[in-house]
Amino acid sequence: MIERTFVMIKPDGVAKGLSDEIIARIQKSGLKVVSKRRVRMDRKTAERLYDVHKGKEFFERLVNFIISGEVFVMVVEGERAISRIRELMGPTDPAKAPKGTIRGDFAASMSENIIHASDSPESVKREMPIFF
Ligand code: FUP
Repeated sequence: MIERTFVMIKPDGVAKGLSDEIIARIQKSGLKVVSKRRVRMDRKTAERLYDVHKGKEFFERLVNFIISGEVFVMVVEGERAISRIRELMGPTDPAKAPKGTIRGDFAASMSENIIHASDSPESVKREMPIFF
């Protein structure tokens, strides 16, 4: 099934100059970047994006980090795009992310982990319209 998913290169990924490399990995895997925009999020937008984590101990840190610099927001399309991007990305904790995944190769910590991608069709429906 052809799906569309929401992907974001976080401020650490942009600041480390990894945007082109990450986009190349996505394209090489056979997925298509159909829209791409560089944005600086305000606090309200960041809190909306991470609404599911409201109340957790890391929420404030996460929001502060995501508004600390520019991000690339993208719409990615392809066969099973949602799960395939999650595989390319690797697990949330970079210590558990295998080499060859984006987080395994580049992420510094649990909160500074380079990339976000929607984890389900429901998340896509909630997250994508915030930016596209
Ligand atoms: P993921 O879908 O892999 O980005 O992971 P989650 O949706 O569980 O978490 C979203 C973001 O919250 C992560 F990218 C980083 C942050 N987070 C923490 O800082 N600490 C945690 O224990 C869990 C998540």
